[in-house]
Amino acid sequence: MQRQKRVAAVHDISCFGKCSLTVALPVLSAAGLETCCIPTAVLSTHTGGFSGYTYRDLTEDILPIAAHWKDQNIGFDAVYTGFLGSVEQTDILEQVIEQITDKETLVMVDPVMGDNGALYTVFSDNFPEAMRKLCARADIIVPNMTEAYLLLGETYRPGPYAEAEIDRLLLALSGICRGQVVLTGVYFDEETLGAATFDAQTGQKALAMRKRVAGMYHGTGDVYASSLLAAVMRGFSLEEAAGIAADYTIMSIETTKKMDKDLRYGVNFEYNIPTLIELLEKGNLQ
Ligand code: PXL
Repeated sequence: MQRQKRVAAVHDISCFGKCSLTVALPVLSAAGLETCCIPTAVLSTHTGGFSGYTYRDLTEDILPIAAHWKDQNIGFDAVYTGFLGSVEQTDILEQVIEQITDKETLVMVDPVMGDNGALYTVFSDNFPEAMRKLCARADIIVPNMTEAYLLLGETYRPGPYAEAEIDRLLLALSGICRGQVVLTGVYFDEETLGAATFDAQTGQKALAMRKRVAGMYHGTGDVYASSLLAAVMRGFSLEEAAGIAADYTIMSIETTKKMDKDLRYGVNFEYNIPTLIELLEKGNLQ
């Protein structure tokens, strides 16, 4: 048996609300990956719909944690970044990637910064530019439609989208990273929703479209990106991984709809972990 694959997840901890590290750690661990983390901030809740949340910034701890790992020769098969609280943190993440990766390490950046056409209000106007710089270090980026336009410095366009527009975005986005793009929130009509994938190296383009489920549940982007990385690390192609992540995210939303109506509380990804493991069984742990 070969050694276990090791991932470093770099996100905040929102202590309530099921997103960022409280999603990434259990999902990646369930996939059989050793999952380490650098918490970038500790919040009482996420920022999507709660007022008065606490925010303990951990910017000063990020580089020392990475330096200690490097000093101890701890290597990583993947580095996965999500919500980062400031331009300074995106700059620091560039240094972290420099420190703890080698040629074999897969870097996935989820450029968490907006939804529904708007930059999250916690971010300054120069944040998208900083995130774009970080994306240059990424093998895979996972923007939603809002983040795609922000990364490209373009005005947001609402859907439904023309296929030519999605193709144009995929190509442009592949140019700001190392070539692999999973664009989420893609739709061509009101009945379906999904992701478009593109690998600039192979030229391969694909769609993972599913029947749309109503409701904008918080944290679904993190459930999607975490399960996408889990599938990629288990050896699935980008296209297959995008489909597995879509199925897992939809299942989690559907379970939530039956039980909990507060859209801020996140989705029930936990009950569906056994099914995610089944979906991943066809993959390879090595
Ligand atoms: O799910 C993304 C996310 C992560 N962390 C924090 C957030 C959000 C989205 O709003 O507020 C703190």
